[in-house]
Amino acid sequence: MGAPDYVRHEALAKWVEAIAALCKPERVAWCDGSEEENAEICRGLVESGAFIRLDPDKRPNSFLARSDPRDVARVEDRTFICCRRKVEAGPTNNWMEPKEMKAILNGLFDGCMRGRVMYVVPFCMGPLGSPFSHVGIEVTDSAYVVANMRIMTRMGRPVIEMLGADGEFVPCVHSVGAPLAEGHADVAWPCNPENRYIAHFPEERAIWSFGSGYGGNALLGKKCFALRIASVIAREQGWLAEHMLILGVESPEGEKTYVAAAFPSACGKTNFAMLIPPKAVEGWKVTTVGDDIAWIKPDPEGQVRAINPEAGYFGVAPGTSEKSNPNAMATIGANSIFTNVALAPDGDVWWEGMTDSPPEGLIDWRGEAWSPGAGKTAAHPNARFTAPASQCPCIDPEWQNPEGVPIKAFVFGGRRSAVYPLVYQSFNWIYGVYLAATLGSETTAASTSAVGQVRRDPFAMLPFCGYHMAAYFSNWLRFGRMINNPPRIFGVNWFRKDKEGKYLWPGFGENIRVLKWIVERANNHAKGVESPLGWMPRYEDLCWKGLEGFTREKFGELMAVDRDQWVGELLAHEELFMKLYDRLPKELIFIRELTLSSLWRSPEHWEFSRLPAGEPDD
Ligand code: TSX
Ligand code: MN
Repeated sequence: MGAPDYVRHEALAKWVEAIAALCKPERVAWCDGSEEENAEICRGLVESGAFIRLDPDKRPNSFLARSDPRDVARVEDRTFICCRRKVEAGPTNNWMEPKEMKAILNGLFDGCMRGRVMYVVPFCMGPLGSPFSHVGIEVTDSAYVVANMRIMTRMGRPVIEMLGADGEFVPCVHSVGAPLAEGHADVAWPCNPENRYIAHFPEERAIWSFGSGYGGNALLGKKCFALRIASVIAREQGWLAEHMLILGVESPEGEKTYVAAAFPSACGKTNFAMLIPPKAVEGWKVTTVGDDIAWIKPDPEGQVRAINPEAGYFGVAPGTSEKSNPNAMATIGANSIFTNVALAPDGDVWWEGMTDSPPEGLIDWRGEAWSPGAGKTAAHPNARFTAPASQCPCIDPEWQNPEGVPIKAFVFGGRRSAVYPLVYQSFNWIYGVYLAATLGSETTAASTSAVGQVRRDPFAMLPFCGYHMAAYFSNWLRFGRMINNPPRIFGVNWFRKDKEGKYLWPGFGENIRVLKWIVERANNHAKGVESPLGWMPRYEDLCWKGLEGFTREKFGELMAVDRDQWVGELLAHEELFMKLYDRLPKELIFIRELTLSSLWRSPEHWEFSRLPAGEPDD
């Protein structure tokens, strides 16, 4: 039952013993992260029916898992921030008093691992030995979690060795909440939908998760640690833990510029992180540092640097295709886990949007025979792949640099069919914080509420901030005062529609044209004109090579800033500000006022797209 001899950390060994005493598993297994151990874990999962091995030629060393249909997504209404004072969690988080939550959890976890193995999963968020990195130890009774954590984090014995005798770690306790009674067979996806708690204790830096095996609820290094707990640590220590992708843009001259970008869900974040520019935009290249999370700190010179704390991608499968994201398709070619996708008769996977038409004879995500007329999707809309980042063809050479990469621009984008232009640059840091704080996105068919409603998602962090959202805005404002040459801040919108309801902008690889302007602006080499929202490119400031059919008039429509629409938009921002009023930094109220007064300037001053080429700008 004892810890392996390479564990020199007494407090860790004691903590694991205490958790085992509470959960009462059949045995305890410390994970070393080795190839052999992983093979054993996967073999066991296949044997129990939790994994289906995919065709070894088509999808080597890859598996399909089908979840319980009641356990397919993060459970926001069961996610709690447990700090002593409710006001610290803020109005956008569920809160429970820590002692009260612990009493509930102690009851639930008592004997919850009976008949199961309790795995001890040491993991490092960030490269081993990086000054950015933080260690967690996840105790779990799910072998599926172990297999996923091995892909998503640096996992195993090297983490324990790095901890030494007294290294710091965040204790993470996870159970599917389904003990096995003596002599009873297991199910393929054990879970406990009636009793789910995703509980965070930011003051003592601990995470307890009960009742769900789904990624976002169970892979505790990701949303729970790298965002909710890390955002609290970051605020204390003066850095940022963000829901951001990081990409590198290389110019034809070989100049490399790193950009971090935040998008709410269903905006194609992973596609953007792995963008392939069209051939016509010669010499421009995009590389990927991360697709979901960024930890961001100033270096001693005040230059902002960032790491991706993860080692893999846990991406939404539906919509991912050779057309939308060839790099992601290559990344998931082997050594991957697929959850809730459809199974093809050839032993490969399929999901909606992967190909134009589905192969015949699919088994859907519930394990039932499926045909196109069935009136339901073959893959669950939130079906996922788990794949090693190292397999991404466009992975950035610096992606594991322990010092991080220098960030020159922040990009914030939502799905907005109207109001917001394709791209604009904030006048300064505070305007940028305003644009990010008021970020909103329209709901899609994948969401549970009415389609097309604007949902506010400040910094795309609403479900992931471990403390008061308005205090988080203040942390951003303070960060801006700590740094030299602050990264420039941009808003983008790939989703504006014309009067017929058609997308105005082709998106995908063509977004390089926007990204090119962004990095040129960030490096002080591109032109722009002033609008009420910030600096904007004129038609002639973007590269149109290979997209000559995109007219000046259409660009005008795509970039239009309509006063009446913006007055409505600013009122909606005010609604968010009212909700956060008790901690809202006054700067944001002033920026709203300034934007309003700018909108009332005579329009000919900002209907920039009508300006002839070569007009003086900034
Ligand atoms: O990921 C997307 N991006 C970013 C890519 C780098 N998507 C998919 C979003 C769903 C998750 C987009 N969808 C993008 C985009 O830029 N733009 C659109 C809207 C759009 C959809 C289809 C077409 C054009 C725009 N055109 C045709 O289908 C031919
Ligand atoms: Mn995410």
